[in-house]
Order: sequence, then C-alpha cells, then structure tokens
Amino acid sequence: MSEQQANGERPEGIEPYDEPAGGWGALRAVAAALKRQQIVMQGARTLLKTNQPDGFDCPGCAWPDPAHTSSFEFCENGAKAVTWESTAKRVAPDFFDAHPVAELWTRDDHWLEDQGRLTHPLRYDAATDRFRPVAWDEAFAIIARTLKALPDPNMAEFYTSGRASNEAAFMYQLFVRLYGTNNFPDCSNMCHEPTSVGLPHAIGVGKGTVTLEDFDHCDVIISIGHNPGTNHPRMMSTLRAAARRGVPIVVINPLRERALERFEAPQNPVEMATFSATRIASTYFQVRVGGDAAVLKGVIKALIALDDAAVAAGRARVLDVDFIAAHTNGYEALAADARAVAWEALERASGLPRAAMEYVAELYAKGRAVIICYGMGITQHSTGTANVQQMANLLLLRGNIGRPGAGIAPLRGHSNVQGDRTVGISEMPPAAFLDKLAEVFGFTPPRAHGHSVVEAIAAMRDGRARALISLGGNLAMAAPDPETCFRAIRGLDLNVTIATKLNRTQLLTARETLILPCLGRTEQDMQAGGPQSVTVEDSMSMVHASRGFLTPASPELRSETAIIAGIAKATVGASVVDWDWYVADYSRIRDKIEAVLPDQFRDFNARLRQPGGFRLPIPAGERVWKTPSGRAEFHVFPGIEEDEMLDDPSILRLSTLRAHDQYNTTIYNLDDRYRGVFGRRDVLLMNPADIAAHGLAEGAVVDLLAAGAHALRDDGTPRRLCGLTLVAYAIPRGCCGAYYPEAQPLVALEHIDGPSKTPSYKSVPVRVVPGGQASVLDVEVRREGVAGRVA
Ligand SMILES: Nc1nc2c(c(=O)[nH]1)N[C@H]1C(S)=C(S)[C@@H](COP(=O)(O)OP(=O)(O)OC[C@H]3O[C@@H](n4cnc5c(=O)[nH]c(N)nc54)[C@H](O)[C@@H]3O)O[C@H]1N2
Ligand SMILES: Nc1nc2c(c(=O)[nH]1)N[C@H]1C(S)=C(S)[C@@H](COP(=O)(O)OP(=O)(O)OC[C@H]3O[C@@H](n4cnc5c(=O)[nH]c(N)nc54)[C@H](O)[C@@H]3O)O[C@H]1N2
Ligand SMILES: [Mo]
Repeated sequence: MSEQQANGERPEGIEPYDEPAGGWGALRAVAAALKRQQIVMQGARTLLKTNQPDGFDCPGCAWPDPAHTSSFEFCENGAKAVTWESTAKRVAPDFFDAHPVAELWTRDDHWLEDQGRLTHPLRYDAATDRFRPVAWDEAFAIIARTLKALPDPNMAEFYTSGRASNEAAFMYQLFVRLYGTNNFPDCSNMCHEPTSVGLPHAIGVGKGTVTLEDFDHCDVIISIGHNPGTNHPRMMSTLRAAARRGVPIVVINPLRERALERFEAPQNPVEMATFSATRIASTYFQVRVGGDAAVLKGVIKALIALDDAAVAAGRARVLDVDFIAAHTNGYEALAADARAVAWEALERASGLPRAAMEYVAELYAKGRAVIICYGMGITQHSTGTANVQQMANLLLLRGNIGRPGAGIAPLRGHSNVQGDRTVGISEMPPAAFLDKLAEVFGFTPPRAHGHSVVEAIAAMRDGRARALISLGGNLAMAAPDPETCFRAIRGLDLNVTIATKLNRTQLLTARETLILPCLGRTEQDMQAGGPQSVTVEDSMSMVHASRGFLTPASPELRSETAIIAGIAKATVGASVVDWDWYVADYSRIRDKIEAVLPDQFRDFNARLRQPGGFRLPIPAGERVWKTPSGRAEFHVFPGIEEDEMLDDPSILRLSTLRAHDQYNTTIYNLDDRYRGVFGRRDVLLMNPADIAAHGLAEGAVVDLLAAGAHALRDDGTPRRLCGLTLVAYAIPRGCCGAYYPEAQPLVALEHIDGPSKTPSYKSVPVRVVPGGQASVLDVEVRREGVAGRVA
C-alpha cells in the first residue's frame, strides 16, 4: 500500500464529483475553453451561430437539433468543438523551424493539436527533418505522380473521417472510383459498422428508424452503452423532457455515468437558480462489460415466458402476434432458442441477476411505444453485429418499429458520418449505386469490394498498399495496434492528410508526406460562384445545410471539396469530370448527388431551403422491409460467446472510454469531470474488490498485458500498456476501464466483430500486474500464442 493510501487519500487528481451533469459546471467549462483558445469575443459570437438556420452545423456530434429551425441550444461539448476549431492559435511555417518531426513525435496528442490551426500546405523534407511549405499545385502534382506510379489502383487507401460534408465526400468517392478502387476505409468501420451491417439484414435499412418527435411519444426508453452527457449532450434535453413526462428510462451500462443519473439543464432558469436537477434513469443496471448480448437474450427470454404464461392463462398476448405474423420471419427459431438457454449462463455472462432481466421485460411489455438507443458500448465488441440484431429482435417482438414513438436509435458519432456513407463512401458499394454513378458520369467504376480500416492497415503492413490519403481524422491513433499502424504508414510511398490541425498520423513520414490544410465548418467557404454552403445528415437522417461565416484561419486554406478536386484533376484529369466547375458552385455537386441517388435526394437543392432541411426515406419506419424476403428478420444469437474472460479470474475485460474533455483522438484537456478524474488520463478504473483480489491498492501503479488469443504481437512480443494508476471505481467485477486512445496498444488488429470487422475496443482481455513487472509476465503471455492475422 502506498503512503498516500495509508493516509486514506485518493490518488492525485481523483476527486468525486457530486454535482449533476450540465448545470453551472458546464457553463464554467465553456468559459474556460474560450479563454484557453484565446477567442473570448469572436468565440462567443461563433457559438451563437452554431446550429442556426443560416449558420454552420456543429462539428461535434450527430444528434439532430430542433434548433436548426429556432433557438440556440446550449451544449458544453459542442462549444468545445467549436472553440477548438476557431482558436486564435496558428501553426505557421516558422513553427517548424523550431520543431523538427523527431521532436514533435515526443509531444503528446493534446499538445500537437493545441498548437493551433494549420495555415499552409506542407511537405516533409527528410534532409532537415522538417515540414516545409509547398505550393498547392506542386502538392497535387506529387500526389498524382505517386498514385499514377502504383502498379494497381487497389494499392492506395482513401480514408474518410466523418466530419467531411456530403459534397466533399461525394467528390472524393467519384475521384477515387475514377482512379479505380473501392478502398474506402472509413471511421465508421471503427464505430457504427455493426449497425450498418446488422440492421439491413434485420429491418432492411442500416440506419435508425426514429425521429426526434418520436421521443415525445414514447412511453419507455432503453438506453444501452452510450454516454450522452459527454458525447451527445444535446440529447440530454430530450431525455430530460421524457423523464419529466414520467417515461421510465432503463440504462444498461457498466459505469454509472452522471448525466444518465441526473442532469441540470443549463437553459432552465429554475434548475440553475435552485441547484436542482432532473433524475434521468429510472433504473440503472451495471452490466458486465461485453455482457449486453446476454442481457438482451435474457430480456427476450423473459418476454417470451410472459407471453407463454399469458397463453396458458388465456390472457391477452404479450407479443404483437399480428405484427409478427404479417411482417416478420424467424420467430419460431428465436423463441425456441430463448426458451432453451439457461438462466445461469445469461446471469454469468451479463453479471446481472435473472430478476433484472425479468424486470426489463415486464417494463418493456407494458410500454406501448418503446425506443432503444445505443452507442459504442454495443457496437465495439466481437458480438457487435449480434448485439445490434438482438435489439432489433426485442423491438420487433412487440411491433416497436414503424409506429409513432417507437424504434431503434443508434447514436452516430461524427457529425456527418452517416451522410458520408449515404453519398458513397463505402468499401462495399451497392451495385445499384455503382450503376447509377456509371450512368450519370459515363465511366466504369470498379466493382470489387475494397478495404475497411483493419483491412487497409493489414494491406499497408504487408506492402499490398503503398499510399494513404486521409480526408480528415487521425487514423494512426484511432485504429488498433498503433505500432503496426505506425510501421505500416512509415513504409508507404505516400502519406497525405487533409486536416485542420496537427496530429500524429501526419508525423508518420513516408517517402512523400504532405499535409493539406483545409477550412473548418465554422469558416466562410468562398468559391468562384460566391460563398458556399455544404450539407450534412444527422443520426435521424435529416439533411440540412451548413454555412460557416468566420474569416478562414489563413488565406492559404482551401475547402475539402477544392482540395479533392485539385488532387483529382492532377491524377485523373478533367475529361470525365470538370472538377473546377463543380467547385465553383456546390449546388452543382448536389444536383449530381440527386441524379445518382434520386429516391433519397429528390429536389435536393430546393428542399434544402425548407427550414430544418428534409429527412431521407427510412422504409422500415413505414414498415416496408427492404430485405431479400421483404420481411423483417429475427436473428438467433447462437450462444453466449466462448469466453476465456469468464473462465479465468485473472483476466479482466477492458473497455476503452472517452473522457468528457476529448473528441476522439482530440484531447481538449486532461479532465473527465463527471467521473471525478482531473488533470490526468493515465488511470485504470477497477472494482475495489478486484483491486483487493489482485493484492493491490488504489493509487498503485500497474501495467496491463493483453491476454487471450491476441496477447502477442506479430513479432512475438506482448501487447502492453505500462504505468497506469489504479482508481477504485463503481464498475462491475471482472471489468476495467481506461481511456482511448492511450489504451490502443492493447487492442489487436485481429480482435474484431466478424460481420462488420469493427475492432472490439470495448472488450479487450487484459491482465493487471504491479508496475514494472510486465516483462516478468511476458513469458506467461507468450505461452498463449499468436492467433490468426487479418488478411
Ligand atoms: N464530446 C464528444 N462527443 C463525441 C465524441 C467524443 O469523443 N467527444 N465522439 C463522437 C463519436 S465518433 C462517437 S462514435 C460517439 C461516441 O459516443 P458513445 O457511444 O457514448 O461512446 P463512448 O464514450 O466510447 O462509450 C459509451 C458508453 O459505453 C459504455 N460501455 C462501455 N463498455 C460497455 C459494454 O460492454 N456494454 C454497455 N452496455 N456499455 C458499455 C461506457 O461506460 C460509456 O458510457 O460520440 C460522438 N460525440
Ligand atoms: N480504443 C478505441 N479506439 C477507438 C474508439 C474507441 O471508443 N476506443 N472509437 C472509434 C470511433 S467511434 C471513431 S469514429 C474513430 C475516430 O477516428 P477519426 O475520425 O480518424 O479521428 P478524430 O480524432 O475524430 O480525428 C481528429 C483529426 O481530425 C482533423 N479534423 C478536425 N476537423 C476537421 C475538418 O473539419 N476537416 C478535416 N479534413 N479534418 C479535420 C484534425 O486534424 C484532428 O486531428 O476512432 C475509433 N477508435
Ligand atoms: Mo465514432
């Protein structure tokens, strides 16, 4: 026991936070963020333009907003996203005089982005180990030369992060397909891919079915594996309104997230003045990390048991048998499987008692209109796709899809990740989309499927891919297995990033390394045809315009669309597509999006002018099932996963988490206020009983070693993360939590959900050992051997 512990003190920076989420704490945090980015006056004006009818779409999350038609909705983390982008700090060319790449590499990720906005296109000069300004045309020529020199277009990878607008994404996919590949690794592959892959098989569409209005009509909400107080803060107004209407909100989450417990609305004068808050969750179940498949199966089992009992007693049915008969396939198999599974297995895997699952089933059965909302706690598991399909099963059993107040609500990540997919960023494009693209533009797009994120990294690792272009994002930090990723990118002929800020992916210098600085959402985008708007699609399939108004961070900046056009023109020429003509006026791009996707974007430019934009059709919302059978399909989850983590008490299941003050790999600062962690991120959250069982104490410094099938890296060394401080935390036994992206070295490229290939970032088997002892235990880990690799 450390001295600190003997004194009964918490480790440094660990202080329980007793306030509700939101409230004065949120207002204080925004004031501090504005100050840190040195933009007090302009910043305040910028915030007032967020999500306004004539303003820009918040670059934070993808939660829809009624505010696009009306008033300003306060959001702490939206404010941070905006101020981070509109910062007064700059990374100008002279910055690099003082900072060679070798030195930049030693800086942490917070520091790198905090240097400010990139101002000039940059090219890496190996002789001086520095980035130097390069003319735009020269940058485009270098990229074109390198891409054209590849023996096969499938040797280039074109990554997209979900901030790119529909217009930029559409031009990007057009260019890449003209160049000749479908290699579109996308941040979605690490995020909601289980939704995109799992839901089409179940309900015929890979998107959510609810609208914001449905939340006004639901009478039960089940919230699984998401943390809206941090990641979708504007959702808190919706949950608060539902809670105040008396709607029971059942939360299933291993961590007690403050905002899901109680929330003080910064816009509510009474709550603010009286320091009162609204209780959000009516019931909070702390599931074991990765136990969701078992919980959902348990709830389905209990629901079917209720229905069986009703039949036996001659009472009204619990299931919507008419809906099941008219609209679905596969009910019998699902019911048989649910009846057969043993409660003991479900209890063990979920960490919840049978009574908890029965409680949820009873509440669910009473609801006339139920919404299930979910996030990364569901998708980032080896059972991710199965988890999503089990939620669809549960909803279908009582006809809770395609009626008011009911449905499935995946909370998307990046503000336009859903839109990018809609307009063609897909490594597995539907044939109909390619047919239309061919017809509208008059060329033959490639048909073979391309690479997702883990496949792209494996291809770069193995030399099967030689070039990487990233439209936003920070792939090397967002992806699993940074060591492999770093080596893979360093070995390339070309590493190009289109970005607003400095990040680690850009420091992975290849034979040619270019950084192309772009406008952000908040900035005015002036083209030959005047100031331009772009469009985005939110989590509920609403498409609307976004227009920045700030003076760009530097006169050298170009829009993402213009940069893509520049690369395209230099690489594939302008004979098929007159790139400059499209860049002059983005409404021309929208006309082509409409031509390629006429069912979705009818009258695109005209409908954009209606307040709040328009909603893309979601057939399942109308009970039209675009599955091969024309019916919704139940999917049996075959069994509780074979799970080494359940059998070996020395293995814990690590979930990698976002702190309150970060946006993915962007670290605004080192606090995680609601979880009571301040000024540091090097912590491991662990159940006090597990800490004791390990013979450790809170405050001890520990190392983590990956366990199980992927414990070893390709070179036979163990995956490990050293020097975390233990924090006793209310997390179920057998689990632990650490921050993303720091915990990335523990995640194997091969540890993925099969159907979606999404990394299991939230189910990493680990062993916790006293600090400094990782190497002693290497031998033990080595015995577990190396599993198969991603090809
Ligand atoms: N401010 C801010 N906003 C963001 C982001 C950000 O980083 N910062 N990121 C954006 C992006 S790209 C995304 S995808 C979304 C992410 O938003 P979320 O989906 O909320 O993502 P996370 O914070 O990774 O984790 C969500 C929750 O899952 C819980 N959890 C962990 N493991 C499990 C499990 O096994 N089962 C269950 N049931 N729950 C589990 C965690 O306790 C946490 O509360 O937010 C978007 N919005
Ligand atoms: N262990 C673990 N890993 C994870 C996750 C996890 O929960 N755990 N979550 C996964 C998820 S859900 C996601 S979505 C991915 C995120 O992966 P990415 O989307 O690749 O990462 P971000 O951190 O969002 O990207 C940040 C960078 O985007 C650039 N940027 C910011 N704004 C703009 C802009 O307007 N235009 C352009 N061109 N660039 C811009 C900046 O240079 C910044 O450095 O990470 C995944 N990785
Ligand atoms: Mo995401």
